[in-house]
Amino acid sequence: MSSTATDTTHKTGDEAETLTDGFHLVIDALKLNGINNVYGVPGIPITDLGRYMQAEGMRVFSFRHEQHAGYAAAIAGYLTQKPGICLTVSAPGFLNGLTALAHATTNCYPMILISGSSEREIVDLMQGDYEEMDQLAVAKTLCKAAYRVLHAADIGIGIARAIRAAVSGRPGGVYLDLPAKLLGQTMNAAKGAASLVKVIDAAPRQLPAPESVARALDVLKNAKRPLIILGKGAAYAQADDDIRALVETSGIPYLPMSMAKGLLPDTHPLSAGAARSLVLKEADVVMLIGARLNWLLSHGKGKTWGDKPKQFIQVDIEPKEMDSNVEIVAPVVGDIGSCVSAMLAGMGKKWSLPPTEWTQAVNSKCAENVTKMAPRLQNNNVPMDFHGALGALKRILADRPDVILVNEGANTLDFARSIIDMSKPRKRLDVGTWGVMGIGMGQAIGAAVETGLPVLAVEGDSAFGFSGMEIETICRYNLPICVVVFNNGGIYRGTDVNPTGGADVAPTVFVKDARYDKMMEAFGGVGVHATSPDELSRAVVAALESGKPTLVNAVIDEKAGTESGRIGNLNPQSVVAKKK
Ligand code: ADP
Ligand code: TPW
Ligand code: MG
Repeated sequence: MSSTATDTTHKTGDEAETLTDGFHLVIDALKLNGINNVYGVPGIPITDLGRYMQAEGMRVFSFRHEQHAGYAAAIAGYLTQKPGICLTVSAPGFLNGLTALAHATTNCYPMILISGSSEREIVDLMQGDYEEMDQLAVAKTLCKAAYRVLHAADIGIGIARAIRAAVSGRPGGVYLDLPAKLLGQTMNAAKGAASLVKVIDAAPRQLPAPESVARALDVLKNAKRPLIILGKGAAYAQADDDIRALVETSGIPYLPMSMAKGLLPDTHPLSAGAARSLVLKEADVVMLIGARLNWLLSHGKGKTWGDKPKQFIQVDIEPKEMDSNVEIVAPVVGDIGSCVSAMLAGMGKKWSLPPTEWTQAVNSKCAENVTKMAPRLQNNNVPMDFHGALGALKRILADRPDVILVNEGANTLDFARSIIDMSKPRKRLDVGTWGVMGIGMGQAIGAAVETGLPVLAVEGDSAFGFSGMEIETICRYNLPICVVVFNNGGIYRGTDVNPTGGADVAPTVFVKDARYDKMMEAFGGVGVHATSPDELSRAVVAALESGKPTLVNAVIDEKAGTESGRIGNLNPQSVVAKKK
């Protein structure tokens, strides 16, 4: 019998039967599968589910808005390879969580959104139930799989299917619909316990075909200017030693995508991070490992890639990803751990390094760019610019490789990505594939909870606003999170004006001289107002050392940023009104 079977005894004649119920079967099924943390917002019909979860020793993190609970669950999945669980109420709570579920699916993070739902009989006849919505139908297009459980006896199977769907193959989001009535259903406790499923080998290894590995090595061997691109799939795979060995044995320069930074330290001699434009244009063979040729890589074509002919090798668990944007001459389909170790084995001892003209050209471009940047990172200007402020943070993190960096914004994101070096895997968590604003506090909380490590969240002032209320959650759970708000008074800049001269401010502009630090003080955390890189440094060092929830309002020159950071080119242009 499971540990949480209720003691409820139900007398039938002279027999006493021990019963369990839907609530406890859900809890038992999650715990049986090693899932102990839940992120959500309580309410009908799942309030008691949260209470019973806590009573049964699970950790239940209650948020102020489901979207952030969902982002916490999604990043928990990314960091642990176990599905992160987000628990919400019906219709509006479900919809609030759905953004994060779609985000998890898009980013290939395993996550399960569990939502309570209203009476099926009333919902399906559209008779206007409390929080009525056909949630299953709505969720379907935004996740890998969506299931509804109607009988307590099926809870074990339902949760097993959800776990398997989330983590196997390409990871992603799964929706699990639990109608209110199900939670209260009772059944014989022993039968209930027997109905639970412990998922065996939830994400089985997927070995690449040997000929696909040989083909890839053949293409790589003949390259004059080879390049490896590591994506967040490579970081997710937790094959860190083999990935490092592959890069070092091959001697091929590598470019980390944003969240793959730190798989090898950014200061590694083979890192081409500071020569991105050069390597994308010049490479003749590009091997993608856990990175898609989506907009973040200009779809593998166009100006970014120059006009020299290129061949692509792609290592990915999802066969449909191959040829999605350009021809892949050597697809290697399998899990990254298996693929990379097979490639390493295939390289053997006789592997010859790429031509030194190429590696030297990459190295000297990197050195040139790093030297050019260095003095700007030392500036102590007041008000701060992005370089002065980020230079200070870069120096702090250089000595603290275990700190997890969460990062969002436009300029705040783009500058931090290129300025702050990462030296360990999965320490940089950002906006991901959609470039979404709002992941900040949710990801910071999920990362702090799952790893126990300190978190530094570097946030544009607009970006922070999307999840700012969750600093109360940070204080409530006393998490070691330091939030730095890069306060330039607006979206991209704080300088736009209303061209009509009317009273409304421009749409990208916020209240001048806002004091985000006082929000943190309101909830008992530490608030600091920092106007110089030195003040910023002192505040962040103190926060990381104390582990106390802290928010630093870092005043940034409102003129320092540029429109849309580095992706201004994606804005459509009007032919009628030309922007100044
Ligand atoms: P980035 O944004 O860093 O470029 P993407 O999210 O575009 O990365 O790509 C991640 C890729 O990694 C996806 O195509 C996904 O299928 C793949 N992937 C995720 N986990 C694994 C794994 N364990 N093995 C192989 N491929 C994986
Ligand atoms: C869910 C559009 C992209 S970047 C950004 C917005 C609103 C904010 C940039 O200002 P911030 O950074 O954070 O102050 P900085 O340093 O340049 O001043 N809604 C969602 N996602 C996105 N990406 C947007 C809107 C956007
Ligand atoms: Mg801003």
